[in-house]
Amino acid sequence: MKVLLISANTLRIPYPVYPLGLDYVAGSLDSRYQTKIVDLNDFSNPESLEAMIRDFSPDFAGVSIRNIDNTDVINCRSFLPEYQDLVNRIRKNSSAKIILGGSGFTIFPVEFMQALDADYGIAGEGERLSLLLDGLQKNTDIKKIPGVLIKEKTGIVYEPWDGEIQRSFDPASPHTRFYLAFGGMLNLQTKRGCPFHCSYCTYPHIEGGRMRFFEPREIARRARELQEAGAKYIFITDSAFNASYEHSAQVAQAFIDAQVSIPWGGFFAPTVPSADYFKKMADAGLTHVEFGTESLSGPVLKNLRKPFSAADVFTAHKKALDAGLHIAHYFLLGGPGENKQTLRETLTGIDNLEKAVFFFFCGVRIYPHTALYDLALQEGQISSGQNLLPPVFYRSRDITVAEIMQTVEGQANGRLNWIIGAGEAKATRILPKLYRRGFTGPLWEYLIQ
Ligand code: B12
Ligand code: SF4
Repeated sequence: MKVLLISANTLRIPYPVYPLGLDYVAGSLDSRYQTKIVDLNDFSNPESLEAMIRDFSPDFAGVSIRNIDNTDVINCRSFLPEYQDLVNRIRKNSSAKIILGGSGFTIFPVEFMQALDADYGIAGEGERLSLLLDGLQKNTDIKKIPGVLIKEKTGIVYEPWDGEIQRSFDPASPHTRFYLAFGGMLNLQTKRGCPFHCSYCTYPHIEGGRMRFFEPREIARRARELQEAGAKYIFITDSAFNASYEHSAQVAQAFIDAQVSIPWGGFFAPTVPSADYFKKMADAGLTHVEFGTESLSGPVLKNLRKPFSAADVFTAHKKALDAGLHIAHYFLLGGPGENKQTLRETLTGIDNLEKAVFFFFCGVRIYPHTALYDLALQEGQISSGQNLLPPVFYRSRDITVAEIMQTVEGQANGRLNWIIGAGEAKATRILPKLYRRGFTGPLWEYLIQ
């Protein structure tokens, strides 16, 4: 049986992202399957992609759907037409059954199944592909496998995967070479799941709300493997790396023991760490901290159900700064309770966050399976069963997205470290040039004045 796994993500903003999920999906398939991972970033034209599909002649084509759109409220770009084009090309050049999966797919499985007319889908962790393929071969009832979708099925059971998790990484594959040449960033996961319940966030739904930890020494061995393959930077893809201070500290220690020497970064919650936490992280090679801060207004943080206060943000920031780390804060403006006063509080509070980059997302997207979805439904902003694949943003009663944008732009006053929206224009202009000149990593620290 031949299984072709395709990463359909060609977005290069802020930079191209190594398709880590497919390494895990491939790792779940045993030697009965001839598995090949390909990445659309690697194909310069559709003809070469079609030729590859014909040559490989897969029985199954797994398509990884990561991004739904660019999540930019102003210049929103849906990727659905590109996914439809890919599925058409697979159908035209093979008789493969098409199986969808990925984080974007997991948010809207039924909508994607219908829009792409796929044969099967797996919502949630793709390790279940082995069960699906087995079931199809043995003709057992695949509908009973949690997360599995078939054309006619609309009810899905979401259940975290408790079986074996194995990454299959090939340092010599064309797509690994592509990422090494374009910024040198590869990625790594240290656990799955986020225990927090932020009201708008999809992550606990995608990965589950219970943290499942990988063994620190095994993670460090992987990090070394990426380093030896030529990676110049590692992004830790965990929803929030410090959601467990204990485990993240063990990972850092394992990096030191394994002599991982390349820099790394990841997402952190700005909760209050122990006195020397960031110092220990820095000793282990952490260079970039991306804080999911969202607001500096008490009432808004409470409505967003963030697990920290504005005071905690300032403390966490100071500790990361004292450890010599590069810091970015993400802000999500326009959620429940946002008004002129709360916005002002956030924007003036930023003046107390020294030497950092600020990414502003104006407008909070409503995703299913979140508390914000329930609130929007209750407030009549959406209707039950409404298709939210075309993005719908929460509307605060007291301030519009246009007013928010205008106020943020006014306060930014042209400062380079205030990035509004997905930062598409700036990143498209600057990053490819820097990568060609040999710069590596996320590079946002160059915006700090
Ligand atoms: C880390 C991360 C980033 C990092 C990535 C850094 C790096 N070098 O890796 C950064 C900060 C750069 C980033 C940027 C963006 N991100 Co992001 N990111 C994530 C995050 C937290 C983890 C992704 C990840 O790697 N997970 C680990 C891997 C192992 O999991 P996985 O890929 O999901 O794969 C598993 C399953 O999905 C499944 N699977 C995957 N493929 C397939 C295929 C088949 C056939 C099957 C059966 C199963 C399957 O099996 C895998 C193993 O279990 C997710 C949220 C989340 N918790 O999932 C958002 C997420 C993927 N990002 C998202 C978005 C929107 C973006 C941006 C567009 C934001 C922006 N406007 O800038 C950009 C796009 C970047 C790009 N070029 O594509 C969205 C995508 C969905 C959507 N709403 O469109 C997510 C889901 C968050 C959200 N808002 O809901 N991101
Ligand atoms: S926003 Fe961050 S901390 Fe909150 S639930 Fe999502 S991943 Fe977890």
